[in-house]
Amino acid sequence: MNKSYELVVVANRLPVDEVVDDKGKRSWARSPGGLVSALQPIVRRQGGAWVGWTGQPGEAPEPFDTDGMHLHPVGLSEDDVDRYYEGQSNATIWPLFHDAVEQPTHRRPWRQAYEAVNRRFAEAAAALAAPDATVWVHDYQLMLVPAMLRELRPDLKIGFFLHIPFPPVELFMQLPRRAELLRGLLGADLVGFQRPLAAQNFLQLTARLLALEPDEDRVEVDGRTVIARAFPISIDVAEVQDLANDPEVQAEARRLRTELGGGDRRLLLGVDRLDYTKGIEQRLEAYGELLAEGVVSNDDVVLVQVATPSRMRVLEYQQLRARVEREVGRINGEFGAVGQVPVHYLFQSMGRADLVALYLAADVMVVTPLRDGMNLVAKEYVAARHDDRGTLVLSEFAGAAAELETAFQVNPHDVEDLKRGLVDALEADEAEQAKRMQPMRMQVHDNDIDKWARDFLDALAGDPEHGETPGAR
Ligand code: GDG
Repeated sequence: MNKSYELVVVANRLPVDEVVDDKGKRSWARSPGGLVSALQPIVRRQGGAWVGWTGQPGEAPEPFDTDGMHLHPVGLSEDDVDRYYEGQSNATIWPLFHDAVEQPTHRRPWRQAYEAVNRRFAEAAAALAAPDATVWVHDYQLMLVPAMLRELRPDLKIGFFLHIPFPPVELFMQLPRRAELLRGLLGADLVGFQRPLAAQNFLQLTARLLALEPDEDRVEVDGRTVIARAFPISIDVAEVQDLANDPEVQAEARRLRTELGGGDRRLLLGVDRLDYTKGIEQRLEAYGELLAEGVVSNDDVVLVQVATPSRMRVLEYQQLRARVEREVGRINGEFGAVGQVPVHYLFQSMGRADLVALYLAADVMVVTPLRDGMNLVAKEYVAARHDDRGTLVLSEFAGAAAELETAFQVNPHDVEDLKRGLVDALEADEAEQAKRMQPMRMQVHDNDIDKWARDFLDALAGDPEHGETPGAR
């Protein structure tokens, strides 16, 4: 008989990528991205299973064990990738759930593929879970899985966590087959969100769309109780701190500072997946205007923008890349000098150590998404700054803004406000930097990823600290 698991995580991606070395040898390496940074340590510790896609189209490789985890690949054909992943997930749901900052596209074949792939994930999880096991389903690609799984395995405790914002009722109502999607989520015992407002949006929707009667943080459906609550996600603080304390990483941070400006130029840093929700264009616009107005100059500031390649087969992402690169070229052409430019743009994925070296080198970390579920980069920056130096410019529209209250908060839709935030952050003296950094460091330190996962899993298990047993009749 096949082995079964007490904890099964179900997410679009497995926590590894296949890498091929110079000699053609294949192996698995941890993949970048918020969800993976968040979950891998927990599954590893519990010796659980993880159901997900490898990131490559084609037949799924055989299940395998790595790093104390059982990984169960789900296969996606080229068509599935086009329709379920790039289509329904990333060109319909993603923009709609981020305030429609890009126009969502609606296509019937995408919805059909989404349903078929969700069923495949649900079936894989149903086959792996031990009797009465806990299954934790993640994110917007798999919103139908909880209901499908409940039908297959009514014995399971099912949790769902949404990593991105949940839209207001009016926006959600635009989705074709909206009730089906909502019923998919209601298959869970516990539905977790980044912010309390998202949980409220969800509960209101159950009243509007299904005529249910939500009460505080719960709603009765088919004789079960579904709880909806906020669990703001965090980071593996120890991982970031270990890197920040590593003498080699610190030496790299010093080298970067010398190389970028002889120690005199102040370093602004942006680190984002290249995504239209991250506000990279607005950030460049504000920076360009500050240079044009002479408020800052190429001699006293430099911006390093890391833009990690993401979803590059989706048209909107290709167009965004072209616009961002044109703007970087324009700013450097207009305000740069031979051997010294105001923007260093890196369209590449970096190693964790290099990323932390950049955090340590930066005077101003610029995190200005138009809308973001949480934003882990902001928390990583804070965790890295054991010297209490550096400032954080943070969008009000990132979930992290609720916790990192002493950041320089800005409205990224308002270029003037963005400029004000950048200038204030650049002008903050050491005492002010420390005064703002210390409470943020305490916040992140006391609420790291372990606590987030424990809180969620305890609430799902019905720990009295976290309210009544979800799912109790
Ligand atoms: C989604 C939600 C939510 C980035 N570039 C590189 C790299 N990264 C790492 C960062 C950070 C993660 O990826 C990005 O996480 P974010 O939270 O900033 O953003 P999303 O990818 O959009 O994540 C978001 C998150 O899920 C978790 O719930 O916070 O709101 O949108 O850890 O450090 N890592 C490496 N190289 C890079 O170039 N190694």
